[in-house]
Amino acid sequence: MKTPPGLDKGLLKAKRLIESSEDIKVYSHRDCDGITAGAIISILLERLGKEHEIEFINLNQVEEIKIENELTIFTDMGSGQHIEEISTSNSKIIILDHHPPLPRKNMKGELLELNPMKHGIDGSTHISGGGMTYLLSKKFNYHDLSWMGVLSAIGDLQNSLTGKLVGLNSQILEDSVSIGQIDILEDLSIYGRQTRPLFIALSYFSDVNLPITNNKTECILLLKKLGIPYKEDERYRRLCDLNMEEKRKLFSELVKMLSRQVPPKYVKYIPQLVFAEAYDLRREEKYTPLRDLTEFSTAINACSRNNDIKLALRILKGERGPVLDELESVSRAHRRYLAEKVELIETHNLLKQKRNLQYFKTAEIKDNVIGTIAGMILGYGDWRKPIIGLGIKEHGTKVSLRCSRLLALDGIHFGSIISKIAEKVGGSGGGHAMACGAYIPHGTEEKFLELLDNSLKGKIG
Ligand SMILES: [Mn+2]
Repeated sequence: MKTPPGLDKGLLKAKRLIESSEDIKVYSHRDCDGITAGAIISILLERLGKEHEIEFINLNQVEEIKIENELTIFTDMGSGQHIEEISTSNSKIIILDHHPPLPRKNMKGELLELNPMKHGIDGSTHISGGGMTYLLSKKFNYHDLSWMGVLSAIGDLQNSLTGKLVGLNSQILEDSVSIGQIDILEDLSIYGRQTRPLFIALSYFSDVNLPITNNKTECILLLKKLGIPYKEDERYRRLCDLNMEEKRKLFSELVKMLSRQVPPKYVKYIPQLVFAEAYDLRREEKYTPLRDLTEFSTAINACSRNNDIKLALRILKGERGPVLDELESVSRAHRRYLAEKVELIETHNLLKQKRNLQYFKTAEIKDNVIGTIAGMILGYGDWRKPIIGLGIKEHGTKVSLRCSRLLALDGIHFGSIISKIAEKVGGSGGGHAMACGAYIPHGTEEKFLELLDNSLKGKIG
């Protein structure tokens, strides 16, 4: 897939605007995609010798910004915000975003909004905010930043439904493969390829509840049955240690197990559920959390959720050594936090069932991990229904939805459903088919759940 001519022109215009500016301010989003986009633009500006400052903010902070610099750049944000409200008669703004763009009225100054959706390209699967930022850096011939464009897409879950990167994402991936940064591997869709013992990684396979789900003993038994050693010289083997033959055996067994569990209409999607393309960063050590790009994105998310974006940037800019110990401790704290919250939901029976959905409501979970936790709980609940996490926050309620990929492969797009229903109760939202979210006003939670439940009648199961 080639960059559409209109977008290409826009990127060249952005290049000239940057070249002619001396005082630049960058704002980027605080998630993996946004942080990586921020790293790309900041490396680019450093290489160009441009004075700049970068700040990572939440979406709701955009409209509070006071523009004071010659050029303001937004990465992975801006399209869905009322930029016109902060624009001034002499402001110059570049937006590099992939979220649905708002119509602009009464825009002052100069705005260059680069967004794939303005060129008929799907911004939730074909390119990320970091991907857009990489395309700009490519105009300066910095192809070596392509691996970060790939990381952004993965951090934004753009490959999660099909197990592959498509569209402009696959072009960015090709850029990176062609200069020897990334290896593409045909693999299983199991998280933790480089760092988790295989029998543990398998136990988290949770799109559909299987005998092995959350049961490490069953996982060991399964591997033994298949003749796949789970240990080698007292060391637990990981997915990346398996040879092709072993992967094939495990693949067919998982397909068989899943086929026994799911209603007939889902059977045709099962291979897509088990297969995934994996991406290895060749320069990173094997068995480290930075070797596999999906695990790398988890590491960046852990930094973000720990409010340590500086650490994430140091890692993205290539620092290694002691910084990896810091990352390990942040990641460990992150995992502990997630496990505690999953346990909280279980021990207090917070997971409630409605006819077509299940949900939990709490004020005890940070809003930036509610989605992750909803995804983890899927393995404990009923995989046939989506799971909705409601986080009561100071200024409203954060809603996150996760579901088995089978529902999404079967054609349900929860991102568009949630966006419509959030609007009905005075909120806003959107996202991917199987991972999405919204903000709704306090007190509308019951109404929201009821509307969502009714809208799924006949679509689930
Ligand atoms: Mn993004």
